[in-house]
Amino acid sequence: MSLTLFYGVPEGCSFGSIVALEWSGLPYRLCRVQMPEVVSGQDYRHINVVGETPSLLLPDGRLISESMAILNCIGARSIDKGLGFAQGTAEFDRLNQMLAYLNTSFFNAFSALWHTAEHELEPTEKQVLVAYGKAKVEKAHHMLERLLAGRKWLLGDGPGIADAYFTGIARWNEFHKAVDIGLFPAVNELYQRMQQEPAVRFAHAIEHQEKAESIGRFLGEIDLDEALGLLRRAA
Ligand SMILES: N[C@@H](CCC(=O)N[C@@H](CS)C(=O)NCC(=O)O)C(=O)O
Repeated sequence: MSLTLFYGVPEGCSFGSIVALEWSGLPYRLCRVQMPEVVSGQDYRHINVVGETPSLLLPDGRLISESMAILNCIGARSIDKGLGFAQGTAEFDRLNQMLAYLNTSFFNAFSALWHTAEHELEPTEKQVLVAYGKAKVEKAHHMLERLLAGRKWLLGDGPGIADAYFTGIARWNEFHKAVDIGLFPAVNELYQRMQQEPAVRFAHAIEHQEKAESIGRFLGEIDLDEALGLLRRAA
């Protein structure tokens, strides 16, 4: 059995995990999970008890959730590709640091803005939350600009797992029109550079259900029923 990634749409943070799988050269399938309907349903609870995407089903039937765990799991299986690193090395520590920053400060900076977009709010309540949310996103961009100082990529000399995860979250700024990314040259250049990556184009095409050309070992999509069947058989 190959790996199966359960990815959330629209605009999910699973995006980086799709890109990482493409780069890994590992055989994998994808299972599309519509948010908020399917992700919060009873069936998907068999995959992810807290009702979130992404989740990764491993060939031995184990399920992993949480982006950091999933990205590190893909990295650990792709050390020969320079995607992951052995624990204890400087590269592993930097990758973990960047993923932790992105998964906490950067990701959470968008929480208030998502709340305003997904809930009916009183005008003053909304105004306060939008102002707070934009300030959080601005601060997170300032921090990232400093973390990127003198670097083209978050880690090393080429695109990697942290850049992939960054790309899936950074696009939320376009949706919320929170900050002018042009004011953060290093962040902006990284974001623009990543758009040229074939694996990033692939992940966009998958999300939008357009013709997607894999540069990796993508084996196709399966639906949730089929994935639950695989899980039962692996048990
Ligand atoms: N800490 C989790 C957060 C996952 C998360 O919040 N996923 C969102 C999509 S980006 C989700 O599934 N939300 C459920 C919903 O929208 O109902 C991770 O890093 O994987």
